[in-house]
Amino acid sequence: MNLFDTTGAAPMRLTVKPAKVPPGTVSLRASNTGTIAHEVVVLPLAAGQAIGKRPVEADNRVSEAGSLGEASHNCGEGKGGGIAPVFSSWVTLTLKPGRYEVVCNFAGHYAGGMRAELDVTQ
Ligand SMILES: [Cu+2]
Repeated sequence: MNLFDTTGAAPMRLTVKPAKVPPGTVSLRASNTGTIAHEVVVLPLAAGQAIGKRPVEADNRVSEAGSLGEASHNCGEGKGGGIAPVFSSWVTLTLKPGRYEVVCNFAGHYAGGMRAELDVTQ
């Protein structure tokens, strides 16, 4: 199980613990310890692709193409409208070995620093 801490305090950040998990069923819990709403989206990372390098689009968000899943349901599982401060969301995914970038994709939050790497490896 992973614990994600997000915070809206400046600078915004997102941490993944543990940052390395075995492949298979992975339950992610995102706890918002910040002061504004956040979300967590799991995106694939191509070989050699560093985190923080996704192009930010006109709406100040990054593409969610290839998303493996999302935890943004306040006090609930899966997709929703965002996690309010103090609350959590969770999602259970089946992840293959590889590198993933876990992001908050609220406008401006990715560019603000809310991204972290999750490695799925034996
Ligand atoms: Cu955020």
